[in-house]
Amino acid sequence: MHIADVSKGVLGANGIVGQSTGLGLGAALSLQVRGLAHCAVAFFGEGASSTGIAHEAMNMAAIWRLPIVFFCESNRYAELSPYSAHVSVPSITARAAGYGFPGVQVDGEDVFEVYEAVSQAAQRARRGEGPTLIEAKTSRWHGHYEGDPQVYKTADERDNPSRFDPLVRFEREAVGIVDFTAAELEAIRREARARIDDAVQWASSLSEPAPAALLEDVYEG
Ligand SMILES: Cc1ncc(C[n+]2csc(CCOP(=O)(O)OP(=O)(O)O)c2C)c(N)n1
Ligand SMILES: [Mg+2]
Repeated sequence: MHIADVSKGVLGANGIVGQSTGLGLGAALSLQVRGLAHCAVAFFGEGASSTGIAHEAMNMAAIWRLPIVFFCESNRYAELSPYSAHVSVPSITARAAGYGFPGVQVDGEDVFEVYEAVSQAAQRARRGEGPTLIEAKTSRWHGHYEGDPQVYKTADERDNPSRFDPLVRFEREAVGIVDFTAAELEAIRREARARIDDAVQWASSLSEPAPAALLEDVYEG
């Protein structure tokens, strides 16, 4: 869950809901100060979108026209609470107007729609025109924790999670655009599985950090 690879520009996920907006803001400010025409993307949930830091980050990004895309994975639930219990507007995108930048809602399970919206937002950011908020409507496959009985979901949502699988949908739609043979599709699947297996094997082969490393990178004021 908490993956990071700074060499690829992935600054890391963390367990503090909403913090990605502040980290993304800092990354975007760094890009602007260094004069780099890149853009930062902060991923967060619709629950996180109501935290104080998300509002502060969006406001500051707007004032400084920072190159950042606020990407909200709006998956209907935050912990065990449905969207309507914790968000006051039908769409998170409405909030962007309060900061004076565009808010775009997309079907988060449609790869093409997401790609198009993020491309537009990234180009806008790189042109120095400031942030965009994207709300990708999607669904949450799993419970909040292992063993969560998910009684707060509809039976359909709970029992058929893969009905909402964007990869399955992408494959179906891509086959209509590019003339893949069954063998080519199977080769792509095999390659993907092999890369995942290699990554798991590599991670499993690493040794546990030494107890002395416990305080490494811990900031003491
Ligand atoms: C600051 C903070 N408050 C509360 C929590 C406990 N918590 C963990 S996940 C979560 C809900 C997050 O919901 P959402 O942003 O919609 O993300 P999702 O889990 O749906 O991807 C909460 C409240 C936390 N980790 N950090
Ligand atoms: Mg959520």
